[in-house]
Amino acid sequence: MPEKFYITTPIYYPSGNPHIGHCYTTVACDSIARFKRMQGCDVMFLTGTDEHGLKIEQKAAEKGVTPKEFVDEVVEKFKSLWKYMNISYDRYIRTTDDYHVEAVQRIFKALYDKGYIYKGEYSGKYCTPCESFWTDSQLDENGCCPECHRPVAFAREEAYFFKMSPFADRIEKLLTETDYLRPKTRAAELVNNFIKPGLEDLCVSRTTFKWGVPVSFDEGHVVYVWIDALSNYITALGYENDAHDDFAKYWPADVHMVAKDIMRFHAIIWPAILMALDLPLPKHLAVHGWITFNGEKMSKSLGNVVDPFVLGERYGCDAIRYHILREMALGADSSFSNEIMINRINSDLANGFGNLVSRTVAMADKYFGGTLPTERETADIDDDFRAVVLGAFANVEQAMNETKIKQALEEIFKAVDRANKYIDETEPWKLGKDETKKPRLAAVLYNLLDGIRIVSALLSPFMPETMPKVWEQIGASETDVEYAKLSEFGVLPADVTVHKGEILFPRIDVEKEIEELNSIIQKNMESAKANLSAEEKGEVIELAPEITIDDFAKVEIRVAKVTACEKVKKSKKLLCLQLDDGMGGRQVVSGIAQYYAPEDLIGRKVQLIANLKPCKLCGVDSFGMICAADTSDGGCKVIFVDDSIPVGAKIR
Ligand code: ME8
Repeated sequence: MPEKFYITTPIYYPSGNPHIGHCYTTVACDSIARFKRMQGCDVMFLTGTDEHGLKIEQKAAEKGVTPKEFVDEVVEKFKSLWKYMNISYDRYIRTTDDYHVEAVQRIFKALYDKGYIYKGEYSGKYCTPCESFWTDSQLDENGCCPECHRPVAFAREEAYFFKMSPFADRIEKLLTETDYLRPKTRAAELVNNFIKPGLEDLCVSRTTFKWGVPVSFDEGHVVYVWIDALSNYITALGYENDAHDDFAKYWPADVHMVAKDIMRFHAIIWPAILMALDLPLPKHLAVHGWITFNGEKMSKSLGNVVDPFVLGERYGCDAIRYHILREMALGADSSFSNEIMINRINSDLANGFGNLVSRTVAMADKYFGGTLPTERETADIDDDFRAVVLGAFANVEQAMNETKIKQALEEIFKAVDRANKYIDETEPWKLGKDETKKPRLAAVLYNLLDGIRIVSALLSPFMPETMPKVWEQIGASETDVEYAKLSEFGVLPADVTVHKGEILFPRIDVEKEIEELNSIIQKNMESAKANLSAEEKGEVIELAPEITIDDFAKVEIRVAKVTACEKVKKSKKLLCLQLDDGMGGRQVVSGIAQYYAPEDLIGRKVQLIANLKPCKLCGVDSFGMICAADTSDGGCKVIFVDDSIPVGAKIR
């Protein structure tokens, strides 16, 4: 029976387009899954999307669609990116899948029946716009909401709680005395910040929004999104449902991989839930840092996204996979920069590995017409070369067992560098000129081809698209690159035939590329910013002083239809509109000429401030004003009125 191996990514929030940050975890897990498959394991690789919660409900409302319609669209973007990046997941879970929803309800009920979940009351300072409770210590320096900085009020809400304290000791031991957390250096921060001060019971239901898994035995409550989300790792295998049947086979997980922002949920809350359910704990939690851009975490709301599709189109998705995996050490952040990426692709892939393959194949072609003769002459230096390649194999295996991907790649490239050095040392171009040295030349080229076989097989989990092309070029069959054959030389047929092929990684013109990429990123950032609300951009909206309803009643806003419109001569900014206002008509001058052509407005219905004192603008009389809103790019948009509302109708 092959050894089983179960690996998971976090399930991502489908609240916006996936970016390079999401790619990192997914590509890292994909590489590990592929490596384990190559080793002969029976692998289950799970990814998916975490689709419930207030934020999704709000985003959908902003777009005027249902939450399900909203997530359906974004989930497709995630799936198409994973396809593009060659992600070989075995299963994709959506938390809106019926089987998951029902299983979460059963899990919640089981925890309730066991007495770990109880009904209580949540009280504290409540921020209505954010729909969040805060403790006094979390409030900002003015005693306001730490997120939106608006005033909070005391409120109570009925809610369910999960008892955390019974598990504190076991969790502390798990973090400090076992190999669960990787890197283990992070255990102290968790223990000191969360366990030592006393694990607080966790509020695990909400009544303030609907878009979640309903608590089956108490209408109006939905399950806290993290209980819903974390459960995915077991429901996807068939725990408490009939949709799948692999729980007994794959659980416990061998590796959950996440970034540091959600380490606490996976290091404390998830083990507590599993302990309460009497289930075995996952073997490892691998925590990586963030991909940052200009020092900030790369995320959609910061507007600093780098589009993986754009990068993949330019350099090929294997180069992108390689770059992000090569830069990030477990536990530490890695800063994304176009310059580092391009230099890395040029040095490691174009000059290092690509050049090794193309030089070797070209020489076999040039000196032997593609097929090596079997007469060989060996030399001591061959042993050293072979020892370095085989040593790399052993080190890669070790690093991958410890989920140290960057280290595994470094080991492989030590072998690539050694191979290039072997070419310099043996000088095959000199051997090729002398007929009597052909047996030596054949030995050198064979060693190189067989070394490339090992190195390329080791690289294949990380760059799955390119390596089969290498095997084609060096004349390796599928069985030649099997894992069991990577710990030995002499596997390629003695009379191997090479096939010259395309350049694997073309060299990139650094300066030209950086200029082009910077301008793409600049545009991405601008458009991402333009699409964010003021709140998402972190802007605080300063309201004008309060007015009473009587003050407001003084403003007469009426629906009017634009019947004619022209530019005001001598002004770049002004348009002169003729309006049917249901009161005999009137003329209004408006500063919107930069944003609208006259024909854009004719026939449209607008909101007219009808009792504004008349004035002259650029010498033209204006009797009122039409309403418009500022846009985030500094422009402005007229607030048009639905055509079914009659001219003259009062707006209140
Ligand atoms: O937290 N650098 O989903 P999420 C590296 N739904 N990794 C990054 C990253 C960056 N800049 N940005 C995102 C959630 N990630 C929850 C998870 S799991 C039961 C529920 C990766 O869409 C990283 O793996 O915010 C991080 O842990 C994950 O995306 C969070 O994705």
